[in-house]
Amino acid sequence: MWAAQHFQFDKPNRWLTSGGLGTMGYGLPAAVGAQVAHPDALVIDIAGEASTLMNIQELGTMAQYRLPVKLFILNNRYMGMVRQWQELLHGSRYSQSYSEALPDFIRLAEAFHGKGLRATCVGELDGVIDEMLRHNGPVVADICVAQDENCFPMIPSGAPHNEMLLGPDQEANAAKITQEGMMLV
Ligand SMILES: Cc1ncc(C[n+]2csc(CCOP(=O)(O)OP(=O)(O)O)c2C)c(N)n1
Repeated sequence: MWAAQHFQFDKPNRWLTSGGLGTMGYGLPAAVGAQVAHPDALVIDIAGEASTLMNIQELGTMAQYRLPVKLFILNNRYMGMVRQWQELLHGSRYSQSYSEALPDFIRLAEAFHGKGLRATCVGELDGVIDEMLRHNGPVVADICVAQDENCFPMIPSGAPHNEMLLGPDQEANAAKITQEGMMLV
């Protein structure tokens, strides 16, 4: 969702997505496929840390076929979309959305014969991106982002499109969620 809503695409055929189904784990194998089809293209998988772990074995495919895919992890240590819905629709009653035992993604990259990088603050971000793009091989970039940032716009469950939340200022509106809508979460 972050990539779909905030990354600027200015040419066709540059974007693969699981679309409305939002299937976790789609990104890494899709990036592998794109890189196989376009060996000279820059292929970046922008993914959450939880989604990444769903198909982490594809790091082995990248190594085996020498695919220089860049895995750019927006790591908030939360299943962020779940956390966001719990915050906005369930009165911040968080349950099972925090990941307390994540692996060290740099060591994971190295275990799969790739390069691992990490940014822990905004000041380190540009340097990590430069290094990621310069490296001629697979890279895992662990980007430690704000843990409680919400992704907008969003449409609360059960609400029509004309009541989508456009930003944090509208969070109060989420209180209007119907009982039926809450049941859908
Ligand atoms: C295979 C699968 N299981 C469960 C879900 C429900 N779901 C949607 S988003 C999400 C959490 C995603 O967390 P993360 O990949 O860390 O990304 P973030 O939302 O934090 O950006 C879950 C569990 C899903 N979309 N796909």
